[in-house]
Amino acid sequence: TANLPWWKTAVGYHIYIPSFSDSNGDGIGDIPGIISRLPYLQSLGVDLIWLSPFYSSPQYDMGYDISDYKSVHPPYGTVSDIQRLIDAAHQHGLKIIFDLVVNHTSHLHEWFQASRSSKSSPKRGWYHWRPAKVDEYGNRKPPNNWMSVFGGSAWEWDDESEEYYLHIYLKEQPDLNWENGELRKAVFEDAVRFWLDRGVDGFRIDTVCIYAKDAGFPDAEVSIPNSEFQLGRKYYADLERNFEYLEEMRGVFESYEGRELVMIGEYSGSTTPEVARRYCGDQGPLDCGFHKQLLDLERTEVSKWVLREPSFELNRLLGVHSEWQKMADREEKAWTTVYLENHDVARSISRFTDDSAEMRGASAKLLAVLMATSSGTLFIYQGQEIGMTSMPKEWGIEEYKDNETLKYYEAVKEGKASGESLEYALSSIKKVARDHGRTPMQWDTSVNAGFTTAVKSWMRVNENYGEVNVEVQNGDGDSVLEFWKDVLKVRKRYWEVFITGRFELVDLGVGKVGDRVGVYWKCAQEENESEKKKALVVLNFSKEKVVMEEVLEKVFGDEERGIDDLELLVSTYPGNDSGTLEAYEARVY
Ligand code: TEU
Ligand code: CA
Repeated sequence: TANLPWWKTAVGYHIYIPSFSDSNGDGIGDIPGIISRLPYLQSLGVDLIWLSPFYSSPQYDMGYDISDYKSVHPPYGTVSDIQRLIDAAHQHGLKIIFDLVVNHTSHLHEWFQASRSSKSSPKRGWYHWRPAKVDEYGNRKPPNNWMSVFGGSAWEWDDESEEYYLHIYLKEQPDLNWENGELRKAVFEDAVRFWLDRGVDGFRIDTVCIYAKDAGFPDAEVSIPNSEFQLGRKYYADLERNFEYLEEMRGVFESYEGRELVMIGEYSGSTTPEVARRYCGDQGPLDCGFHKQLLDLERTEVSKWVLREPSFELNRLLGVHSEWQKMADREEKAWTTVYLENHDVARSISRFTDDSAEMRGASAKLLAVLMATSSGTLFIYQGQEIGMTSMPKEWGIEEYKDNETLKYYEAVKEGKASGESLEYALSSIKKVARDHGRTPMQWDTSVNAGFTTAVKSWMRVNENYGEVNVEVQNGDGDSVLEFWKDVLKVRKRYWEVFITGRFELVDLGVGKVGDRVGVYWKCAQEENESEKKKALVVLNFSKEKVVMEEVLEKVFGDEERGIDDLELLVSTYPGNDSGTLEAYEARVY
């Protein structure tokens, strides 16, 4: 991996602070808790930590609503705890990046407080303020019909200064006006330099595509029938001006000579691979990004809660995945990330496979193979390495804490959503709520899975922690955890194939095998054709057994090649090289 930048081959690990490790028994994860787990991350084979927001925040959106970039949310720790974490990570040979949330601040940030204080405030222009419109009956109306990501209008009326302000997310998250040069300077100073000066290795950059807005704030075209509010993304995602803002930000990073900092953006739901190439191609302002298209797999245009039928299809998963894998083709001179989970999504085992007690282990390993053999910078989300699942279906709405979920539930109850029944809403919440990815990390078999010594953890611990935990799995050769350790080693050993190789999906057609088995080649992209190494990956996304011959026939056509001609590198059923794929088995040849 000699000539590659460190962040291309790094194994990333995403830590969601409130649910990772609680050191002082208040039921909430914290920074000292993370420091105590660094040896664990090292033993897993992690090289890079992405830390969720730890800044001061009233927590309307779990810290994605920041009231001061230069201080720390007290339950998590202090600035000196963060400094200790940076230094300890480095001592363990780990890089660490923070979450940069600068599309919006909290409504309690002093910038917004000043901005809202009066129309003539020097900081008025730091946010987006617009006068009200008036409807045909003389009633006050928002400046346009844009819908907030979390439902309802994207505008909130401010009684005191008598104008509306824009909030693409919650009303407690007003959008910053990036067109204002003073604001940009303040962001770079407080949110970026303050932490780069303390040694952080870069940032995961939140909602990086939506800083620039069409200042005309035109109404969005109607795409959701019978809805007062519409998707305005066309007017605020991936605008030309956004690339210019990011160039300026890149300049700030580049002023830190010799540091090899990384900028990993979070794309918007509408960012296509084509647009992503502009962000992270060799001329682009970012190094790579997280696309959202696998997170959005179940949803329809109407909303994240109105789901497709069926909600999961293997062909769509692999279709989307292979399209983004092309970003790593050498001629693209671009790059991507590989991930299936984060704090905004339900657990992948529960979404794509079978999370029952008998199948979840095999399922977790299958998905580990998909990730470990895919090109790009890989990110494991905490708990994924032990096969954590979504919340049990029996749990009621009182176990859900995310404001996005609760706002939706309330809206349906009040008949304000897009016509779903409360029953439908609940079933949808049980599938796709962000809460599923936020239950506490399962460390051992003690009360609350060793996450906290408090009687009450801030979120309820999943009941399967007796088996799904780090302590029980550590050292057990059959466990999901040990499998991850092994498969990450394989990934690094054959990095030209798995980390930077070309991804070639094999079309198995629709029908019995094609609907439940995924097959692809990974090919090294050496200059010299004859040196090319390649691997064949076979994934059984079903409980049914699969006859390998049927699969290989489709892969090789008339070439009459069988498993005897292939060399087994990995199987999720140790050593299985038989003619039959077991339930949820994955193999790499
Ligand atoms: O997410 C951006 C975003 O638009 C979505 O991920 C959205 O929150 C999700 O699809 C709704 O289900 C980032 C953060 O990852 C997320 O946690 C924050 O809520 C959001 O920005 C606002 O800062
Ligand atoms: Ca704590």
